Amino acid sequence: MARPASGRVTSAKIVIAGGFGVGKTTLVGSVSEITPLTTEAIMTSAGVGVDDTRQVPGKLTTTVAMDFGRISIDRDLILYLFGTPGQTRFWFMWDELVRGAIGAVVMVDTRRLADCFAAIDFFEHRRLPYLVAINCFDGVQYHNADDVREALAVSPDVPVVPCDARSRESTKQVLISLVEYVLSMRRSRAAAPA
Ligand SMILES: Nc1nc2c(ncn2[C@@H]2O[C@H](COP(=O)(O)OP(=O)(O)O)[C@@H](O)[C@H]2O)c(=O)[nH]1
Ligand SMILES: [Mg+2]
Repeated sequence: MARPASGRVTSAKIVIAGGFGVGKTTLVGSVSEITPLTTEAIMTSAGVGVDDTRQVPGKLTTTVAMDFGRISIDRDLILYLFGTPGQTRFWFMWDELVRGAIGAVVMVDTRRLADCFAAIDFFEHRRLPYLVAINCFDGVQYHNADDVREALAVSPDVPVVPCDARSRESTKQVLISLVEYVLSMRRSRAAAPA
């Protein structure tokens, strides 16, 4: 992704990842200008033991394929958002999902931090820039960014930012932070001697 000369529109793909029930579908839905293409299925008894709903009471739907949305950050930058399916049985889709992505948002629920480890490992391994967005359920951020960074053992340059997945403004801010981070990484990589 490069910032175009004026008048041209650039689009970029961003992956939204994180554990089951962390707010990925909510985030894509709150910020998208198009009706998010979500394949939510009502969880039935068939999902018992497969989808862990014990930690997420009140959650009746599960994303079986993925969330897809679009947001214009400004006149010349459009982001396409691809939510990962939360369940581990969809791991095989991740390679496809990250192809062409400029970066990823890893959402965490600080009450269930470990749920995001797999996503972080995946992006580290692929060297895809990511930031950590702490979804503040009920408006409460239980742990501060530094504690979360330490608990997740992510490197100091990875942004760790708060977010309310239900809020368009908050979500948009997270996406802008990611784009800025990706651009700064690219600039420093370009400046580094080969
Ligand atoms: N209170 C609160 N609830 C949220 C927030 N984000 C998501 N939820 C709820 O948490 C549940 C799981 O969210 P969902 O987006 O389906 O999670 P996903 O599995 O990551 O796609 C849903 O019932 C949401 O309404 C938030 O920021 N605050
Ligand atoms: Mg979902």
